[in-house]
Amino acid sequence: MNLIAGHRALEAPVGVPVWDIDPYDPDVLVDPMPYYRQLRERGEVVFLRRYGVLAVGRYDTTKAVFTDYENFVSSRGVGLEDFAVTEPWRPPSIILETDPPDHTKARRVMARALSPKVAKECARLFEEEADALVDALLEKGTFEAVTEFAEIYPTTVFPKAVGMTEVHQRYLVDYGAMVFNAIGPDNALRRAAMAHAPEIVPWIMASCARDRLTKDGLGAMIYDTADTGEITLDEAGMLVRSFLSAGVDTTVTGIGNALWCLSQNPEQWELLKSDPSLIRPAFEEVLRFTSPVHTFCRTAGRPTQISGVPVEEGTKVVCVLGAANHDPDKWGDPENFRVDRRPVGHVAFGVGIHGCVGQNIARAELQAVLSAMVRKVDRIEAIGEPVWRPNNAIRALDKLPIRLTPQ
Ligand code: OVM
Repeated sequence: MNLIAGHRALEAPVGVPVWDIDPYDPDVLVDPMPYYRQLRERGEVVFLRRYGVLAVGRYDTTKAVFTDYENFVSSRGVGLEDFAVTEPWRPPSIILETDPPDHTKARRVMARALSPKVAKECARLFEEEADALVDALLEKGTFEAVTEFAEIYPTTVFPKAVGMTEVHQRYLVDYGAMVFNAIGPDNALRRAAMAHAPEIVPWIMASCARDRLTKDGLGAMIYDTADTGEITLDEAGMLVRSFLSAGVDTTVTGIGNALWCLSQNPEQWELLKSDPSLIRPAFEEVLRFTSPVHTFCRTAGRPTQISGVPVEEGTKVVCVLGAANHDPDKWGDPENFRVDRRPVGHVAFGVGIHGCVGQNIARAELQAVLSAMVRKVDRIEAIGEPVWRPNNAIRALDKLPIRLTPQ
């Protein structure tokens, strides 16, 4: 047994199937569909012996755990580590790793800074940069879509939207890798990502300071709420850190995965080109189909149950969003990527009080990128094998060689 330090060696609750798989094995992370299927088929909830945790992957069950924030708390961490037992690697996020009532205030402030209205105000910046980047890539013709497109776009537009005055694109991407790999066990992936911490963490923290931000960005909006007394200056800095934690790797992955879906399904790209009103539904389908954030955990804050199975206080529950988004009971034909599916209720952004607060910004970025492509690109071809990059919480590409043909 390979338990996280400090974790209790939980026994499987009576009647719960025990499974020896390591879902954080890189081989599983780069090809997760068989694991997702088995997880759903083994039961409402399964016990992962290796980590002494429960796991859920059916749509209804995953949604039920995620929605029940009173029994399944976030304040003990949304990874395998129980913050009640072990020291987190960084001060906990005051929006992600909290419960009501603390969560409520931080959420309100962030929701205001990331509102549909603000996302709309970002649209022109997003469109200009998307048009310029797609033009430049069409000029090149062939390129590596992860490093030259997916990683470049969000690290160009998002720091501008936040109001960062000093940008280090590689540090932003690598910090995202740390944050999301930290959600998994203390494995080689997590350690490799954490090796960058001494260089990156101080830079990230310094970048959150008020005097490093412009007066007109999302960061300034957060600090302005400190002036009204709604939050403290320290809390404002922590919420800016949440922008930098959650706003980069996720959208990088969204773009890469969108390019993968469209290059692998040329008839769906043709359909999208013929009807640009499908851009938004197409992105939702990319989210459902690839689940950029594949896994988040919760912790039973008190004795409770999942589908009638008793769950002890302190039990970690691995919620596999990627499995829920491919549950055939919910989606019928989950293995088909269809830009006109309109997958209402997908859980790629989570669900409930912790549902992605930045989703309006993410959608605005993808709207800009896909709209530039639809206007300018005729064909999207994969010109080599796509390679996935294993990550304990993110399903992202490592390499995606692409050729774009202009219209
Ligand atoms: C945060 C945070 C970090 C990672 C993910 C996330 C998806 C939030 O620091 O608040 O939401």
